[in-house]
Amino acid sequence: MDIQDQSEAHTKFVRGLYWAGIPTLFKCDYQDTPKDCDIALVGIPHSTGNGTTLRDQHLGPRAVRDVSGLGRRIHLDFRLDPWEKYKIVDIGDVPLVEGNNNETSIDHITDYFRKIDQSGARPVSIGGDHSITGGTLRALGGKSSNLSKGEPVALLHIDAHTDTFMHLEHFLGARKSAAHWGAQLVTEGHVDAHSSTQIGIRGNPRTLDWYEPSRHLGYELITKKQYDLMGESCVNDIIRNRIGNKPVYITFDLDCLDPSIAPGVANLEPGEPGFNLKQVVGIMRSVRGLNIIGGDIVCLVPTADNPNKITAMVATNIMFEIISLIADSLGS
Ligand SMILES: [Mn+2]
Repeated sequence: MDIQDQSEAHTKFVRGLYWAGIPTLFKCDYQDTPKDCDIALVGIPHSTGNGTTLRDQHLGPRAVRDVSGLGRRIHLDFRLDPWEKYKIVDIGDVPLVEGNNNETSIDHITDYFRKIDQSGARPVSIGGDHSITGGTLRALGGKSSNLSKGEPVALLHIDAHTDTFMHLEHFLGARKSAAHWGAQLVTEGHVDAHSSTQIGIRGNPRTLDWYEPSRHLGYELITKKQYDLMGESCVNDIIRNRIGNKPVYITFDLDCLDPSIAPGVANLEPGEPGFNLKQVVGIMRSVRGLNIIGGDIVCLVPTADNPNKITAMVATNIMFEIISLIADSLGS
């Protein structure tokens, strides 16, 4: 005799509670393949791209699985129920069997995302440190990519940092590191910097030439201070005009947020106010209706979070926004 009540009413009831039932991402069904789904949710439990003391970033996917039942909502502004309208599944975590070897792990992420790319599902992933974006976009953007039809992607990169340290040979031994990916993806042909924008950069730099590699590569770089002066609609026009009709990928580093609303993240920049949620949601909506092929949320450190898991819940809400933007664009 089954002891679990599998009735529709029970399933619906459990899906509305984050602490009950099996904690998949957003209480989606789990399947071990991206086949036959519209949006594939995936965990990337990786932290060796960010060196020593910030290693707990590999715990990010589990923390979001824990609370994201709470985020299984209908998008009010879009009047959209993404869960009803599209097939969205949790396909589990990238198996990182050599997790302590950053370079091999990034290659494993790329291999895994090639399979997602070939399936046609649009991936939204939760990291993991920011080096994971180097892994995903080596598969999703540029030659041989299916979702971007062989084109390099336009990146909407929301972050307190540039991650384009071209002249740094390695970061504590990591070469495809959280500090390098933004440059490597451009020089290797996976990201079109001239269509891309980095936004939210803030804090005192270690050297005065901090912004130069990004600008040399062709990125539009909008600091947090510039955003405050320019305002949302001006900034969003810049982002959208650069993208044109290119495929778009959103990468969201939680450290772009003010540490008071997202304390459990790596590489905190507490010296200058970060974005609030209204501001980042506004920035993300600059790409509404465009061909958004995927996105990621990175740098969650659950062991530094508040006891009420506020950063994991904020990460959940950002992930919901990206899922909804993709679902909304699939229908437009
Ligand atoms: Mn950052």
